[in-house]
Formats: sequence, C-alpha cells, structure tokens
Amino acid sequence: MSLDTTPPLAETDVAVRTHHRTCPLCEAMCGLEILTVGDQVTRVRGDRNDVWSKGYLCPKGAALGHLHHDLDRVRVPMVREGEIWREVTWDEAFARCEELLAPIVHEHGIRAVTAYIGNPAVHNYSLSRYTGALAAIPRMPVIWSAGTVDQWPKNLACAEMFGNAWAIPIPDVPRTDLFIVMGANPHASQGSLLSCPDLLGEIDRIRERGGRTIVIDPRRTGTAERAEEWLPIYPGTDAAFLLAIVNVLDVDDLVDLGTLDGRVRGVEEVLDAARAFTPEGVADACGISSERIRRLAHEIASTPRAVVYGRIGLCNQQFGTLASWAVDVVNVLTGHLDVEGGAMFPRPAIATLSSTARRRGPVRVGRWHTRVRKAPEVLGQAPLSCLAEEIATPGEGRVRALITIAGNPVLSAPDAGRLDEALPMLDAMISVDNFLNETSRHAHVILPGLSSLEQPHCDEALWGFAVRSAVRWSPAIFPRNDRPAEWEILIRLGAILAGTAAADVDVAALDDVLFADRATRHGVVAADVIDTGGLRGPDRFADLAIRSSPWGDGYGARPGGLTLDKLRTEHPHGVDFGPMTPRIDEILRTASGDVELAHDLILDDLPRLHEFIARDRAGLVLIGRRHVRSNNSWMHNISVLVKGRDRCTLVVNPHDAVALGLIDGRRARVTSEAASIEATVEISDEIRPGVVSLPHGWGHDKAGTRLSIAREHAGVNANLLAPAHLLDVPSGNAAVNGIPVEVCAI
Ligand SMILES: Nc1nc2c(c(=O)[nH]1)N[C@H]1C(S)=C(S)[C@@H](COP(=O)(O)OP(=O)(O)OC[C@H]3O[C@@H](n4cnc5c(=O)[nH]c(N)nc54)[C@H](O)[C@@H]3O)O[C@H]1N2
Ligand SMILES: Nc1nc2c(c(=O)[nH]1)N[C@H]1C(S)=C(S)[C@@H](COP(=O)(O)OP(=O)(O)OC[C@H]3O[C@@H](n4cnc5c(=O)[nH]c(N)nc54)[C@H](O)[C@@H]3O)O[C@H]1N2
Ligand code: SF4
Ligand SMILES: [Mo]
Repeated sequence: MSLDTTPPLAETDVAVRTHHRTCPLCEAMCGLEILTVGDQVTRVRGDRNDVWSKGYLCPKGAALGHLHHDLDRVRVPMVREGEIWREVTWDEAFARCEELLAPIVHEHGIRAVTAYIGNPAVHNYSLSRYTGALAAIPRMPVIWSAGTVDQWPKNLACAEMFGNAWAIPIPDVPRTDLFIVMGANPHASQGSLLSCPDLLGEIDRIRERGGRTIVIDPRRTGTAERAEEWLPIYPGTDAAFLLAIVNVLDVDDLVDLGTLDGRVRGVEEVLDAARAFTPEGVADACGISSERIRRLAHEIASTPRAVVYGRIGLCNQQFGTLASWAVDVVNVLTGHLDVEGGAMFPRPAIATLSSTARRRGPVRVGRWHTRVRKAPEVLGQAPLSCLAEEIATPGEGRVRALITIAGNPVLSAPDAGRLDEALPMLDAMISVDNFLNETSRHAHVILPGLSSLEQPHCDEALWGFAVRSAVRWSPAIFPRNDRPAEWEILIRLGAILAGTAAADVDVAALDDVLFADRATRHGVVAADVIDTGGLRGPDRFADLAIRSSPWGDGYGARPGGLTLDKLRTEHPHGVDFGPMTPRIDEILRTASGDVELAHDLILDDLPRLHEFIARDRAGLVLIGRRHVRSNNSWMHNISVLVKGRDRCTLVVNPHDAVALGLIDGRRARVTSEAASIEATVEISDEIRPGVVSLPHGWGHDKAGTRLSIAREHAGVNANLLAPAHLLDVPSGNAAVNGIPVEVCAI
C-alpha cells in the first residue's frame, strides 16, 4: 500500500469531485473542502464536517487553487548558467548538484556546506522530517533557520524553565475567562505557537461567557479592535511591564502557585529580580499607567481561568528571551500554568517534538561560536543575521555552499541587503523551492517541490501546539506523475553530499535506515515495523508518531488504537480526542524535575533591560505587521490576495506625522543604521506615537525573478532596515521589531 499515489485523471473527466484536506498555509490547520473538475480546482471552502475547524477558513485557504495553478510556480528543475535559466530533467539536475557540491566537500570538508530552513518546512511533513536527514546523512551542520527570526527566545526560555525547548505552553483559549494577548495579532496570523481555529471567534465567545480579552501591542490591531481593551505598549518594554506585574504580585501578597505548589524552584530569586521593576518605575517607558499595571496584576491573580500569551512581538524584539520567559513567570506565579483556562501543554494525538524529548540536563548554549562575529550558538542554531558575513568574509571555515529549503531570506532575514550581496559569492547554491524568487534567483539549481495538492499532508509539529488533541491526514488530490517528492530530493542531496554519485543513490534504502533510527528512539523495535503496511517516506514516520501517541495502537500494545491507516480510512474529517488536560509531570525534563524559574542566562540580561528602560525615547522606532492575505514573503503572486489597496505602507501616528510634515499617501524616507528606503505614508491613530510600522515580506522588484503578479505589487523590503547586530542577546534571535529609525518627507 502506498498512500501518495492518486489514480491519474482521464482527460475527458468532467465530473465534480470533492476532496477533504488540511490547509498547509498556517498554524490554524483548517480542514478544507476542495472541489475539482479534471485537473482544475473549481472551489475551496471550509469543511463543515471537520472535527477541528468546523468550516472555518480565511482568504488564503480559499486561494489554494490559485497557488496550485500559478503559472509562475516552478514545476520542473532548473539550472542557471550565467543569467540564463534552463529547464532540465531530474537526473540532469541532480548531476549538476553533484558537480557543484562534490568538489567543495572534497576540498574544504562538509563544514563548508550548510542549509537554511524556512518556515513552510513546518507545514510540510515531506520537508520537516527530512531536513534532519539531509543533515544527518553527510553529517552536515545545519545551523540556520527562520527559527532565529521567530521563536528562538521562547524555545530558550522553555528549555530553561521546563527542560525541553519544545515544551511550550499554549493558552487554553476555549476555556479562559481572561485572555491577555501580547505581541500577537491572530486577526492576521490566525495564531502562532497556538493552533486554534477561528481565534477571533473565540474572543467573542470569551466575551459571551462574561470574560475579557486585553491586547497589549503598540498597534491597535484587528485583534485589539475585537478585544475589550487595548494597552498601547512601547516596543521592547514588555519584559519590564511583566516584571512590574510580578512586583505587584509580590508586594500585594498575590503569589499563589496553585496546583504547582512544591514543584517550582527559583521563586524568591525572581521576586528579588522584580523588586527593581515597580509599576511607577516602568510606566513611562512602557506607556501604560502604573495604576493599570497594578490593576492588571490583581485581575490576573483573582481570575481563576486567566492566561498571558505572548508571541512574535515578544520574540523578535531586543528583550525576546526576558519577555517570553516573563509571560510564563506570571502564569506560574498566579497558578495559571498547567490548569484549564490557563497556559497548558498540549497532548497531541501524533507524537511531536514537545511530547517525545527524553534528554535531561543543562541547556545547550555556547558550545561553539560563529567564525566572524563569535556569536554563541543557542540550542544548535546561530543567529540568522550572521549568515551574510559567514559567506562574505574570506578565510578558513567560510560558508561556500548553501542549500535553501522553503526559505526566502533575501526578504525575510535581517540585514537583507547584505545577504542579497553575499549569496552571489557562494561557490554553490541549491534552492529546494517552488518559486524563482528574490532568494532562489541566486541559486545555481532550483529543485521544485510538489504542489501541496499533489502530495498527502499530515501536520506533525503543529498538533503539539493545538488546543485540542486532534489529528488529520489528507490524501493527494492530483497525481504527481513522475516527479520526486521533497523527502526524496532531500535524501538524494544528503547522499550526494556524503559522497555517493547522484545516479547511485538508493533513496529507499536510506529511508529505511533513517526510519529504523527514529523508530528505535521511539522505543519501537524497528525490524518489527519496517515491513508492515508497506508505508514509505513521511507517511511511515507519521504512522510511527500516531501509533506512539497516547491514542495510538503502540504497534499492538494498545489494541484498537489509532494507526495512520485507521485515520486515513475511518476519519476523513479528522479525529478529536478532546481538550487539553494537565500534564506537567510528563513534560518536565529539568535537572531538578521541577519548574525552574531562575536562570543566570536569563537573569544576567536584566542590566541591559534596566539600561533600556532608563534610555531617552525621543526618536521613532519601527515595528512590522502581518496581513491575513499575506504569508511572510511568498504569497504575493496570487491576484486575488494582492489586489486592492497598497498594503506595504508606513503607518504613522497623526501626532508624529504633523511633527515630521508627513502627508497621507505621499512618500517618506525611512533610515536606520542599516539602510534607507522609501515608502508611502499612511496616517492612522491605530499606531501609538513614537512608533511606525512597515510589513515585512515585500520588495518584489528585484531583477531575475519569475513572479509576474508580485512584481506589480512590489512594495519595499522592510528587512533592509534591520541591523544585523540588533538582537535579543541570550537567544541570538533577530530584533526586527523596535528598530530605531528616522523618517522624513520626500
Ligand atoms: N521584519 C520582519 N521580518 C520577519 C518577520 C517579522 O515579523 N518581521 N517574521 C519572521 C518569521 S516569524 C519567519 S517564520 C520568517 C519566514 O522566513 P522564510 O521562511 O525564509 O521566508 P518565507 O517568506 O516564508 O519564504 C518561504 C519560501 O518557501 C517557499 N515555499 C512555499 N511552500 C513551499 C513548499 O511546500 N516547499 C518548498 N520547497 N518551498 C516552499 C516559498 O516559495 C518561499 O521561497 O520571516 C521572518 N522575518
Ligand atoms: N496571514 C499571515 N499569517 C501568518 C503569517 C503571515 O505572514 N501572514 N506568518 C506566520 C508566521 S511565520 C508566524 S511566526 C506567525 C506570527 O503570528 P503573530 O505573532 O500573531 O504575528 P503578528 O501578526 O506579526 O503579530 C505580532 C504583533 O506584535 C506587535 N509588536 C511588535 N513589537 C512589539 C513589542 O515590542 N511588544 C508588543 N507587545 N507587541 C509588539 C505587532 O504590532 C503585531 O501586532 O504568523 C503566521 N501566520
Ligand atoms: S486560517 Fe487560512 S491560511 Fe490558516 S489554515 Fe485556515 S484557511 Fe489556511
Ligand atoms: Mo514565523
């Protein structure tokens, strides 16, 4: 049995077919109903029978057919000679990869080669499992990913507190009565490190049951509009704000660990550290009155089902680790961790990183440093803002070959201009990507993945952040014909890097080895399962993860339990095993076995925060924003999503606009220490004074791309403005929010 083959469609087939499938575009994982006629998608709507999302979808999901049919999408491997791209066969493409990579490995060793893993890999199980394979087969260091522009501070804080970087508690939104949202805008993003369909609808439901939502954000976002209250915080001051809440909890005798009493260490040290952050002391810097801070502390403490949730605005800022840590410090000190309606650890029905970590011991930081800037590694990653200098700086240890996988760092990474200049200096660049875009235009070879509709889909990572223990598997809708899936591409590349001739790579044999290794780590005797079911590739891993979950059959240990086959045949609309339940004992992997709140790596960063709070705040700072019709940098080539008003505008508060002489609709120059760009001004009181906002992911005017629609809506690349050294120090995560800028009319 092979799950990823769909019968070829007859050319004369005009029957309307209905398919059910998970949307792969964001963490909400909506169940879709997709109608097709022949090889055309005719309609996409929410699947009302879906056990998880019950019919919800957003405009991006509705445009999935447009993404599939996009004529610019790369379907055939391409090789670049000078400025000219040539379509080639898969054999030729892999032969060219070998020709490019083998001499580099031979002369400089595997350490001269590396990979960058972008965000869509998380939404694609053919990539997520096998990027590990690409690294493991040749023992290649893969230290670059979108993780260090995204959630690395949260990973670090959770590694310290809970002993597992992926044990990230999520807000139990469907059962909370006080939802405090900091630096997240689910109105656009649909939720992140939090999978919950129709999050904005949940905010309405909180209100309907007498509860409240408070949004703490420099911008009055769509989420803030829907909430009961908006607190316009100054960027980068969240950690101080939350420590002031801790201070009030202490002084007003509100600390109550609830069910975690006796299981938490470091409380006194944290209360000590918070003594310097009084509400009066931080109010001006945060832009929130001391009275409101005090009252909020009391509200959190006195509401049985309350939760603080922080996301990207608290991560990709200068105090990301302190802020992300402080979110859960407040949840712990008010008895809101691991309880219903608070911050909880999901129990996924498909075993994920968060549910399978076994290692105990110290957090891995600083075991090596980057060559040029000497930045310490954090949990195996280097700050993405170091990549350009590692390519461009000559000398022993230079990055000479780069494989980008589902990433567009020329638009999404900080100090983007330098990276754009550095990529042509590579001796070899391979992009595993579905578009010839701002990044892949520098590649020597583009190896395209299948369209999402040409392959099965199963979210492995994301159910680990979901408010319910659900899981779903979707079959391919269209045949892939003789094209390889991405997992096969990655195995092939890995083997080529390990020295196998491209033509000799035995993908199936390597897949068996990788699976056996994984199965052993799950505690399954590999030989027992390899020959059962005939599964291969990511489906075999998904089957393993499903069978190893609490609801799985455990390969016979729990007869009647779930298997991939059962999920596929009996549950086309997914299966749901209910809401989250407390599980701290299973989660904790700290050396002490308790929650550990106080860590030097985190607390040592406090002097930097003190200095920041005391600093003059006369100038402007830049933050980003997302829009529901965008997806980082890569969905601007779909007409139905980009049409209408220009979205890549610089939002400025009316007071600042008057002071600077800016006029709505006219151009302004924005200058940071990294670059100077021009953007159209949009004057609005949705942004607090002192802060301007420009979305990321735009700047599609580069020569040499194949993005005909995006080019007509080019916008400007906000990440040109992000200085490489502006970081959250403990985690190395980029601070792409809170960039000091000057703005003038032109
Ligand atoms: N200023 C600023 N910068 C930011 C952020 C911010 O908030 N502000 N956010 C950051 C965050 S959170 C992230 S995650 C990063 C994202 O950064 P990246 O992950 O590097 O960038 P994306 O724009 O998501 O690019 C995705 C790429 O994957 C390709 N792709 C899409 N689907 C597939 C697929 O199925 N297979 C393959 N092989 N390729 C595919 C697309 O063509 C595109 O090239 O950006 C970061 N950058
Ligand atoms: N439509 C759409 N959906 C997406 C994406 C997308 O690009 N488009 N990207 C996906 C990805 S990769 C991710 S990681 C998630 C991110 O999901 P979210 O975290 O919800 O992302 P944003 O919508 O950028 O919301 C971040 C908020 O932080 C605020 N902010 C900025 N600086 C600060 C600060 O210093 N303090 C506080 N308190 N707030 C601050 C911003 O104003 C913004 O409202 O979204 C995912 N979903
Ligand atoms: S919210 Fe939109 S993009 Fe996200 S999974 Fe649902 S339909 Fe897809
Ligand atoms: Mo992200």
